[in-house]
Amino acid sequence: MNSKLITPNLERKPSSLRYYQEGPPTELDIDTWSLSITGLVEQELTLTYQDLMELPQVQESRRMVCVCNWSIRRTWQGVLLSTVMEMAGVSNPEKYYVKQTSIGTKEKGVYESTIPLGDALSRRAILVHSVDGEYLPMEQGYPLRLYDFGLYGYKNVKGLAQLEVTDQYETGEWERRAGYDINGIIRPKKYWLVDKKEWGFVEEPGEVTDF
Ligand SMILES: Nc1nc2c(c(=O)[nH]1)N[C@H]1C(S)=C(S)[C@@H](COP(=O)(O)O)O[C@H]1N2
Ligand SMILES: [Mo]
Repeated sequence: MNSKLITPNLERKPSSLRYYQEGPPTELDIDTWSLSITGLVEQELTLTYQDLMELPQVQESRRMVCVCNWSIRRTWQGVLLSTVMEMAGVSNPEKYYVKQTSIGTKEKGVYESTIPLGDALSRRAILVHSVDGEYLPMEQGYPLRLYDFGLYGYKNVKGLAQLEVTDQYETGEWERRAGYDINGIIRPKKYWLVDKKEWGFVEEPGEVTDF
């Protein structure tokens, strides 16, 4: 878990700050940060960083894809979304959505994104706290980021503060501003594979597993 891993050509990945609407939180005390899980659950939860670290952990090599046609495969570590949803108790996840809200900043507010819960669970969405064996850098979402790898980058929220289980499929920041599709499913086409320094043609919608 703590071993350092290497993503080739990481220095060629486009800057995270370019895609960080509200910017990384300016001050963050990890001892007071927590993830709240609210909404249509049997038991609302407030999980501290320590709580999350004590839950069962996963480490998976998966490819993230940006709507701007670049992608990168990295090794992500964290807790499965299913683990915390089971703790909170959600009876029919396929009927619901999960609205993610970032910590945000005073100046620029928060970033929000809503994803279908059942799909996220079936795709093994991860509450990511580390990448390549190190804690997420501030601009990549410290302390936590929810990743459904079947969806474009704009659907995952960095600097996560809240998950709300809801029956409303709400449009988020980029969907309103740029007209991106609310479903955010990765589409079949040609993507630049940063780590491999080559183009790859993706044939099927959803998570990219061929490269
Ligand atoms: N809180 C927050 N999370 C966010 C964003 C944002 O603006 N705010 N941008 C999204 C977009 S559009 C992309 S492409 C990815 C970029 O992730 P990276 O920093 O790992 O490159 O973060 C996503 N998560
Ligand atoms: Mo993006």
